[in-house]
Amino acid sequence: MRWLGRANGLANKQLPELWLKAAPRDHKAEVGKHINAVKAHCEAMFEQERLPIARLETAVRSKLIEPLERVDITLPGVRRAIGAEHPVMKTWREIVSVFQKLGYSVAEGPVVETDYYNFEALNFPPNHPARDTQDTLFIAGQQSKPQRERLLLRTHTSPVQIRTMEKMRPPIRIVIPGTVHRNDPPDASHSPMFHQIEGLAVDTNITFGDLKGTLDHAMKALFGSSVKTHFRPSFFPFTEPSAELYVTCFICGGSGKRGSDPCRPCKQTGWIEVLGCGMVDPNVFEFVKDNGYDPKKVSGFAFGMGVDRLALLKYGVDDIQLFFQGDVRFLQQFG
Ligand code: 2NL
Repeated sequence: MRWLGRANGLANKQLPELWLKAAPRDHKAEVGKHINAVKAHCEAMFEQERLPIARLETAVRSKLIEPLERVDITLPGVRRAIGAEHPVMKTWREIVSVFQKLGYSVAEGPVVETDYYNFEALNFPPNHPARDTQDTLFIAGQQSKPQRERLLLRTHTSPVQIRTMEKMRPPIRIVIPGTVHRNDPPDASHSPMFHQIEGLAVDTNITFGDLKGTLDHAMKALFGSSVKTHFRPSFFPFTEPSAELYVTCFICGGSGKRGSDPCRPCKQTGWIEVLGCGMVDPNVFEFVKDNGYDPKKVSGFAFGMGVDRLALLKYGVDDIQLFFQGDVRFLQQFG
């Protein structure tokens, strides 16, 4: 019987088991008293052979539940820890948002890639020594496949740009944030997993001037309107010409000094390297030519930056490992 059954009845078994056991020690006597009152009430009803369930439930409420539901407003509350956004993710979001405001879309793609998308379509020919600079982590057991199908952990987010060009015809403007991996031993400035944001703009008549104007604007939006930008020739397999972008050091303001000490982040030069960029190499367009990217008709610029490195600079952190150790004493400082 639901209320008075010996084996599993509410008053005889469940109330004592659930409520009495759960009650704090100094309340057990009081809870026990209420349970006995309910039991007595049930038995009285039973003896009168009237079993109006609705009334029994009202009795349980008023004798057992309501007295316990009274809240002691003098007790201290439960403290809930408030989380903080991770500095790398905050930097990620800020960079993406600067480009979204310029009309760029966000694309993401797989971390495990094929040799074709990570290297071949980006103008790293098979067995070319430029591949060695990427310190690639390969997935084991792929030797039986043709080289272009072999799997690896992407070393940059550029494969997503190729994948996007295969799907969307020009004009396009995209940014691609994501995690990338390289076989680098961890130290203060290296981590085998890190984050990159790459950008790509392709249209008819995109020029190096467009690249300079876009990135100069983005750096002012990210580091403050007083920073100046400086482009220095460089090399990447997938861009020609290529450049490194420097901004005036936002630690020392370009002076190279902090008081009488040398400024460490810019090594006293007054300039900090923030990203690599260039005009998309026509050889890259050849791989997606059939989707409207004929290098004779379109041109584009591309750029890539390390999110973690920029977060280190932005927050004056001197060891990238701190970003990935999950020590709350470090992370709390960004709350
Ligand atoms: C760096 C340099 C760069 C790109 C990435 C790119 C992608 C395609 C075509 C052409 Cl599909 N270029 N990406 C271009 C120049 C530089 O990254 O130092 N990143 C941390």
